[in-house]
Amino acid sequence: MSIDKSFRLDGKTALVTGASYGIGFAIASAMGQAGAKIVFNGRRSELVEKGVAAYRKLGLNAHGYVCDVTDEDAVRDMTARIEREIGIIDILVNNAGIIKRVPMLEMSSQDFRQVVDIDLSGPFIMSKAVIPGMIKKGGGKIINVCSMMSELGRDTVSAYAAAKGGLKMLTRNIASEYGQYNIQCNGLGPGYIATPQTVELREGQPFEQFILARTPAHRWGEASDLAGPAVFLASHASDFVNGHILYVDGGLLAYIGKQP
Ligand code: NAP
Ligand code: GCO
Repeated sequence: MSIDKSFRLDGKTALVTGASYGIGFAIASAMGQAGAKIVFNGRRSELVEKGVAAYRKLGLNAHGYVCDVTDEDAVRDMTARIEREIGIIDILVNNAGIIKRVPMLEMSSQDFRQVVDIDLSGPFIMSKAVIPGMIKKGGGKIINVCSMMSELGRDTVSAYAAAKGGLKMLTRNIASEYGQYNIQCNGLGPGYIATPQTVELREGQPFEQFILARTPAHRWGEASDLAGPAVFLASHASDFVNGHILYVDGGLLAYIGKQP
């Protein structure tokens, strides 16, 4: 296969969870531009509809579904509907996620459970629904959107770090258990990216400068920075990459920080 063709996704169906906007939208758009049929979901129908229109503005005919990734019956029904209406899912991107920034001692166990449910149980539920079709089809790609918090902790993000640390190990376990079926499962670990999820950390906040100082690239990432790495992990170019977390962080994890 030519090197150019190995990065193409023509003939593939890609499902990106939580892709009405943000990182998921950027990943799904890139996969669409690489030739994949785009399918995505979200919890809010008005945002899913807005997402479909936004993809169309990019010349992409994306299929949007309203589905909460923590609702196992809804996920099963959505997966069956996609397989009937569009085809077997070749690429699954577990992108949907939330964060709650609360000091651990002040965090309710309900809030803790909600973050872990969406950020960790969601990818488990989605992968369980999609893998049987991938096995039937002879292989597939699963990409779990991890985080700096898959490796690092910081104040107020205990639930999120626990979930994203768990997602790193779920990634490695899916790779271990289903690699024999030509399924590659890898993680994508974005650094600090300018999306709605981080808006309260930016816009003149001291944290914005803190991250700039901690990042060798000396900038916040853009959702578009995830596009190329995601297409790589979804393509034949990464067929022998399995159980790997690809960090896209401008060098943050490699850097101890400048001596004051
Ligand atoms: P975002 O702007 O808040 O978008 C999150 C997306 O997930 C939205 O489309 C949201 O749609 C969807 N979602 C949330 N809960 C859902 C559920 N239960 N079922 C289905 N969809 C759900 O966040 P983002 O910055 O794009 O982040 C996307 C992913 O990257 C997340 O997993 C996040 O943890 C991770 N990440 C972000 C950064 C960053 O700096 N931004 C860095 C590393 C990793 P609805 O609310 O409409 O359902
Ligand atoms: C935070 C941020 C981070 C980023 C991302 C970093 O509060 O520290 O939200 O968690 O979202 O996960 O990779």
